[in-house]
Amino acid sequence: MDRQMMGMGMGKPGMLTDKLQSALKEYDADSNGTLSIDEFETFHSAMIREQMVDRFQHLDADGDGAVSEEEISAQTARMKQMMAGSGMAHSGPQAESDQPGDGMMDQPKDN
Ligand SMILES: [Ca+2]
Ligand SMILES: [Ca+2]
Repeated sequence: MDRQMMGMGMGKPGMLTDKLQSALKEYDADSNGTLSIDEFETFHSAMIREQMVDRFQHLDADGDGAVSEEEISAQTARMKQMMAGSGMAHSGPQAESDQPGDGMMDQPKDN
């Protein structure tokens, strides 16, 4: 199994280290054994791009290469459903929280 094929899952520090180590060889353009900031930038953009493409493809449900408003709202709905359904939602107060909580955070203040 090639772990790199599984994409960059968040939260596996070991994987990032693996990635960095292979990046050191792969992106060391002048082969001096170190990554300069330029070389690192290439690596970093590639990594960001990977995630970006991943995210884009995730959003682009019908795969036509364009993310429509419908696809975005569908994704939003899906995420809300996941949060509500999975029971894994962190119960910390989110910014958008408008549910009647314990009243600690959200006292509406009229100033
Ligand atoms: Ca170098
Ligand atoms: Ca689309």
